[in-house]
Amino acid sequence: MNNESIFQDIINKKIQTNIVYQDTIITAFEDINPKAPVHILIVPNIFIKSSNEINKKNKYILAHMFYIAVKIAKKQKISREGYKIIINCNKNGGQEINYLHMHLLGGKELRSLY
Ligand code: D5M
Repeated sequence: MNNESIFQDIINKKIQTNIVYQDTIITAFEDINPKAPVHILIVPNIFIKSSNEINKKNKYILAHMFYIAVKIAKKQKISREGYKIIINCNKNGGQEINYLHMHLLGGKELRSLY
């Protein structure tokens, strides 16, 4: 399914969303279907389809996504109790939107998958 344009439209502010953080590399916004009191998506501003497309050239973006996710967790006051960071990849990983994104979830106890 070609649904990556949803996140492109959010980054370019063509779709109304609550953007909590944006810089020249990434954008972070509230998930439309939150699975926890805090559920933020963090995406690269340039299109990367999934974690399979991470390479030598773009890997710095992932480090930045992680760094900002932790900063947002602290700002949203969920870091002491803890949170979950998830990246889904393709069908078996449960990726619905074909645009690399990191989920930051917290504000309640979230069970481990394993
Ligand atoms: O997660 C895709 C996530 O994207 C899912 O949690 C809903 C979210 N989503 C979809 N459309 C929007 C809009 N318009 N705003 C905010 N959030 C959105 P996945 O890992 O692909 O299963």
